[in-house]
Amino acid sequence: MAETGAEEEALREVRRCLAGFPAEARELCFTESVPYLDSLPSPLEFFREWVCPNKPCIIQNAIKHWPALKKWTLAYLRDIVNSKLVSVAVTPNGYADAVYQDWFVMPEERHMPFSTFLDIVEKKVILPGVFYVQKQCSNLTEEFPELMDDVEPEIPWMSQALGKKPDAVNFWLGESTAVTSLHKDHYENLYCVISGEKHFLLHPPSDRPFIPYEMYPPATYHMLEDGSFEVVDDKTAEKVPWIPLDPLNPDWERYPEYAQTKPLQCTVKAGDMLYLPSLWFHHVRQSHGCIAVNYWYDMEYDLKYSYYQLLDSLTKAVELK
Ligand SMILES: O=C(O)CCC(=O)C(=O)O
Repeated sequence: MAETGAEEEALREVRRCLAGFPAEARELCFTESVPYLDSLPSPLEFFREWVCPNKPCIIQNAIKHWPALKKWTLAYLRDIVNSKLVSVAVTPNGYADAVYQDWFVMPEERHMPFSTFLDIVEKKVILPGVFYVQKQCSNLTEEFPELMDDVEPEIPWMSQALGKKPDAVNFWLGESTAVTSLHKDHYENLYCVISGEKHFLLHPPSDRPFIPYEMYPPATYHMLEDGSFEVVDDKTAEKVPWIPLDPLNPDWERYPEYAQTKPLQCTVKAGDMLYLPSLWFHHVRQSHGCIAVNYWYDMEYDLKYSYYQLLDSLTKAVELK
């Protein structure tokens, strides 16, 4: 479509504003690393200092009082959960819910005895693929209710701060090769590490102008009898917007503007809790056999959410050639 000189000028101005916005927001709102808190906050303090300004922090020793911290070894989990069937995400490369070639590919969801899964993590059994217990539908309460007494059903000060209970309590246990690709969620996320370490790479929502999204047909991995994986295209489903960029190894030729971001990187250790605010982009890696539990509280669909939607729409609109 032909544009008049005034329209072209307006478009250039919008592009200029969007390109300047991430740095302006960073300087105004964020520190260069994720701050640590050394004591549990009051609900009011937490809401005022962290949730409302949408800033991440790590609360040291936040879950030191949970029995899980002392009890949850792989041997204990084997004893308690035993051979019950659980859902395990299996992929050829460790990337579940990620872009592969021209698809958005989801893992093969395998139901297997928990003890077999542990055999794989402990390398007593070698099978093709990378295995990760990571089903995000409150799998701790749904699939592992026998473990609930060792943790808390909610984080009391967060429930009080937000005036609601968590929508989901998730359990994560997997191999070091299992990686969670860069994405964001509409949850206030309290991420607690019980054993091992999780490595997070974070971008504030204000980095959206430099974070590429593309549309991909959804597909699912499926392992064949010879141990190789095929990608099964879900022909009836609609395309999915996803981030094709690997922040640890960016394709600079395709996404040169990503160089203008400054991601925050942090490691969450056993006993600590990361507050990962809603709409923050995150990429997650872990030490082998890391055990974690997280609480997803639905975000408020308030003006902040609307501003993000506007940023997202403008970013998409000016990309349109
Ligand atoms: O621990 C992981 O692998 C991913 C966590 C995550 O993406 C989340 O809590 O939203």
